[in-house]
Amino acid sequence: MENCIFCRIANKELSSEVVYESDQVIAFRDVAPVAPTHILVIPKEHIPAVHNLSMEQRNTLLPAIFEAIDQLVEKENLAEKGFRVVNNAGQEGGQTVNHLHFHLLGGRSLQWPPG
Ligand code: DGP
Repeated sequence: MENCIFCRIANKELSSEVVYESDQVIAFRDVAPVAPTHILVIPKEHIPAVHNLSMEQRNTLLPAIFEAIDQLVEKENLAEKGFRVVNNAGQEGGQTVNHLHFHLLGGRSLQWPPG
């Protein structure tokens, strides 16, 4: 999508610190990190939010996204101390960029519940 920031990052029209890439998925560091590790894992294809995934996308894209998360957890040494995977959906769910993304957060003690 032309005006989508994350589509532009996925297409390399906008620069970002890419930490993982596959055919379907790209992951890059958040521009405003809230933890020592703060990575955004996104499908390259424009999907607005998690509830917009088709059944086929649930079966193909979600495994590809969790493969990325798995590799990044290993790469960032997050498994031992713990980490968090967050998906914000919709305005009241805290989603500010309308391109599906999962936050991978770690490297500090994370509090619960979130705000
Ligand atoms: P959310 O609030 O869940 O929609 O998270 C969107 C995140 O995207 C937020 O943590 C900031 C990040 N972000 C917004 N614009 C950019 C950008 O241009 N580059 C990068 N790397 N991150 C961005």
